Amino acid sequence: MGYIDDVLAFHRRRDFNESEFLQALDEVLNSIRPVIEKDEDTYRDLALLERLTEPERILRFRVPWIDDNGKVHVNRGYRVQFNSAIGPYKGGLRLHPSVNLGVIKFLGFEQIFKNSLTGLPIGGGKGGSDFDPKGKSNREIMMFCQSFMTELCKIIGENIDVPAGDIGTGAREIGYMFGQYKRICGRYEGALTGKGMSFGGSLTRREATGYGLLYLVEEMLRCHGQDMEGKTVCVSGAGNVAIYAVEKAQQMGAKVLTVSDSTGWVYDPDGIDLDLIKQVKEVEGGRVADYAARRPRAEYHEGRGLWITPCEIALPCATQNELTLEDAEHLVQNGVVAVAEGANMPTTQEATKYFQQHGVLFVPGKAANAGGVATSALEMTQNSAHVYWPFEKVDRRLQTIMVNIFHSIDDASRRYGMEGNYVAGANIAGFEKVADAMMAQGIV
Ligand code: NDP
Ligand code: 2IT
Repeated sequence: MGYIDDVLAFHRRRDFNESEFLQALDEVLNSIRPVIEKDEDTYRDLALLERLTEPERILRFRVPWIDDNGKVHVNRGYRVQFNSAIGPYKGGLRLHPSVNLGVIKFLGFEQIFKNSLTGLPIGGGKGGSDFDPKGKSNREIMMFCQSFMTELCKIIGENIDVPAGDIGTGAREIGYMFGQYKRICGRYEGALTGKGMSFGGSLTRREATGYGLLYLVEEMLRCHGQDMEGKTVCVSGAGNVAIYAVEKAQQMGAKVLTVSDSTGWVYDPDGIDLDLIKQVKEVEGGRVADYAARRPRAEYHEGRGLWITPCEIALPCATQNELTLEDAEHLVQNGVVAVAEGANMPTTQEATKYFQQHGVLFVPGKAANAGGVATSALEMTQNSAHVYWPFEKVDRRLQTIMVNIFHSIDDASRRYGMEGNYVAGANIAGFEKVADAMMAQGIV
């Protein structure tokens, strides 16, 4: 067996219960095959892939907290510091009942290559907890965040590891965590990103992932002689990424037809009303069903099934493996032109292959959603220089970064004779820089 197959087989045996991690590993390692095979002996002698696929450090900890009725709960907290070859660990914190070590390892592994693609000096990490923020009071959220940070603060810092938001972790949670970090460590430093604007946040960070997604899609369409004007778009999710993807798509002249959450999805033939979805989700903390109830022509559907909606551009922005082969078949049948992942690994491997075989432009999350972490890195830059940049400056930089990411994944796909295969392009371009840094730094 070849080197890559050996490493994959090793992980399938050893990490057999980490299905999402194995899925991410399979995708990345299989697509860097042409790079590895050019110099397999060197990579094998250096155990480069064994080192790349084993986190530098994993912290798993107890998070006890007390609810409003005085009952004590215990959750599991995680931080996976995966790879620091090109900079301090950087990546979000997910708060969702589905969180386990395999999920955090998959997200941390993806983050290594995503962060490399941004061109900025940030390594890969991820963390979170199986805590469910739904239905909790503000006070309970604060209790949880403070307890979580009491442990996490021991291993993070502005030049060590800089967490941020992800599913279930937004500005409110980052605020509570930052307060506790500062209180325990006694230092005012940018050890978290996604902070509020009154205490070291960056303008554009809230919008960055969704905006960045559209900047990349726009550049890709431009290179294929098309644009966003008048395009029909399906977005899944109704959280941070989804809402600002809707906003930017509309600013570019497209019509967005859908949003969703974990209970159902909405088809709005008049185009999603941005102010209303923000009101329902960001202000009221409601469900997409509440949105549909206030729009006379919108249809609400329980459960999944959003991808049966005909559209030219599909932007999955909710969670992993939400877009299956069956969904891909519907989308292709309905003439989809491009699919770009706002979420991390929302498309199953079978669905991804199906899109590629049917000539659909497909961009994986590690490239398409990198605008969030890139803007987090810009927040780190502002914090360390003790300055705030205006919205336009951050937005322009974000735009440049996303355009550059598209060209670097496109170039990598061409260099290896796989033109238009942006999955291979993203994995190869992300890998090349990390591998170079790891080799230069010796066996560590
Ligand atoms: P939010 O918590 O703001 O929103 C998540 C959205 O996805 C909600 O609408 C949620 O519905 C839905 N969702 C979550 N889990 C499920 C599930 N199991 N089934 C169906 N729907 C689900 O998170 P974000 O918008 O920040 O994150 C969305 C995705 O984007 C994630 O994959 C994340 O890793 C990725 N990402 C986020 C970045 C960021 O900057 N925030 C950057 C790059 C990627 P409900 O409210 O019902 O749970
Ligand atoms: O998946 C991601 O890139 C994020 N959740 C954002 C991470 C960050 O550090 O801003």
